[in-house]
Amino acid sequence: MLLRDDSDTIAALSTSPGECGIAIIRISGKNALGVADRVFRTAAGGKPSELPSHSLNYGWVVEASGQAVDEAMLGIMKAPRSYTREDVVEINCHGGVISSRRILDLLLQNGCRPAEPGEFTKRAFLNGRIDLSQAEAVMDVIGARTEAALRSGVMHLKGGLSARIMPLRAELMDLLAGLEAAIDFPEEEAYGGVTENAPACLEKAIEGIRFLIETSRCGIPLSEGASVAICGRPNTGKSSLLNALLKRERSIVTHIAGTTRDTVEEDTDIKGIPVRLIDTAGIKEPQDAAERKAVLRSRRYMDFADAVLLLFDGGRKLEADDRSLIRRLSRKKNVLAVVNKCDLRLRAETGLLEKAFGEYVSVSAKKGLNLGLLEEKIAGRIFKGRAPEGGEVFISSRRHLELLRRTERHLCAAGASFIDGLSPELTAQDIKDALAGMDSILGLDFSGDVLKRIFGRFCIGK
Ligand SMILES: Nc1nc2c(ncn2[C@@H]2O[C@H](COP(=O)(O)OP(=O)(O)OP(=O)(O)O)[C@@H](O)[C@H]2O)c(=O)[nH]1
Ligand SMILES: [Mg+2]
Repeated sequence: MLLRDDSDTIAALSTSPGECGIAIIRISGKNALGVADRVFRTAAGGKPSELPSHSLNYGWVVEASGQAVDEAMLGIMKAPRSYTREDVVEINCHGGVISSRRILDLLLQNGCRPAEPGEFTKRAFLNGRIDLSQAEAVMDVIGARTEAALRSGVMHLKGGLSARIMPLRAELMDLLAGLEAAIDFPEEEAYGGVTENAPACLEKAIEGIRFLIETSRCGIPLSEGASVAICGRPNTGKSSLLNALLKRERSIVTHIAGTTRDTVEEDTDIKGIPVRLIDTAGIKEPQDAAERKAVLRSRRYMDFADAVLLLFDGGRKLEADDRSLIRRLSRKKNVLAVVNKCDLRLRAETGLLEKAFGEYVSVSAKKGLNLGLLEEKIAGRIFKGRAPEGGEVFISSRRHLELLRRTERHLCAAGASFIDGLSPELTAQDIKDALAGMDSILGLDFSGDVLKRIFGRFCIGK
């Protein structure tokens, strides 16, 4: 995604290619209006470059010969009030494949170059309209697979993450400025008290960063999705449960044990999480080569899925295959015991399940009973306990998570070196490294800001 030259005027088809009602071709750069003057004739007369900003204008896209290419609306957004903060022109033309391709070709012949992937958003970042986390959120919003994931992406787009990080960053920079001044001018008493509240300040920053790290338990599954495997011995109702959760007949259900051989996978939305549900073959002592492969595959899913629903037939006493699965999985935190067929008289020894897994959920896949509660419990297993609440900022990118962890480590080290009375240089270096982590998230550079604070607050030049 490297820019060849920021001063270029770029153009690209912003809607997906193919036949559709409208196609939008976007142009950005200092020559955007000049290019529009060459290729667009307004019906009302007047050059595009002379039209007011934020206006939509009817007219025709034309070749140099005057030959019309398409009827279109021309949107004009002059710098800096545009997506990229450059002059932006959008041509809304008919959504035919040929029409949009010809218009794009015409723009390239008239001084634009093809935009690289993400380049409009990259320019918005480079031109200071949005920070790096907001730029990344654009893709989260576009790629959101559930409404909750979309809400989370929009919070980032609105700058929710910087709103959380900036106050912590500001306090740390004040502290760093104090430390640096104390290092450079140890004889100046004025700086002696500056670092008094350092432990409290560092503690507060660590708390804030840890809070953000915690939110990744919700944010990452919301953006990346999670896999949920339905496992258990044959005939417990795994395929019935998959169908019930999907609300359609996807898997074959029969009363014969061993109906499902190969896994059946489908995507769905569980409490806002994009979930891949996996129906597996019943686990038992295999009788032939196909069953052996099927059981092996089920075990693999049991080991690698983000959450496992371990299904039991509530209408029957637990069997040897059930018991060996309980032994194998009882210590795994991502396993949820589910007692199916709660419409029948309970015969399964549920006390044993409670003891092994801490809790179990009773459902009836066939009658659709208790599925809401089951979904809540599944979300709890995926979020590892914490469910999202509206309006919060969740860390949804692994890059951010890694940087926040690094920041936390440096803040802890700064706190420890401060308490141990080590040299202020060491504390300052850890604070710098922590700030660098925060700034990589937002795409900022703190060094200039720290200098400004040092000179501004302590009047060093005096
Ligand atoms: N009464 C009752 N019967 C159910 C329920 N869920 C499933 N069944 C029945 O249990 C039998 C087995 O259901 P499946 O969904 O095929 O079970 P499975 O676990 O996928 O079985 P395999 O694929 O063979 O491992 C069928 O006759 C279902 O109608 C339920 O909630 N209540
Ligand atoms: Mg099945």
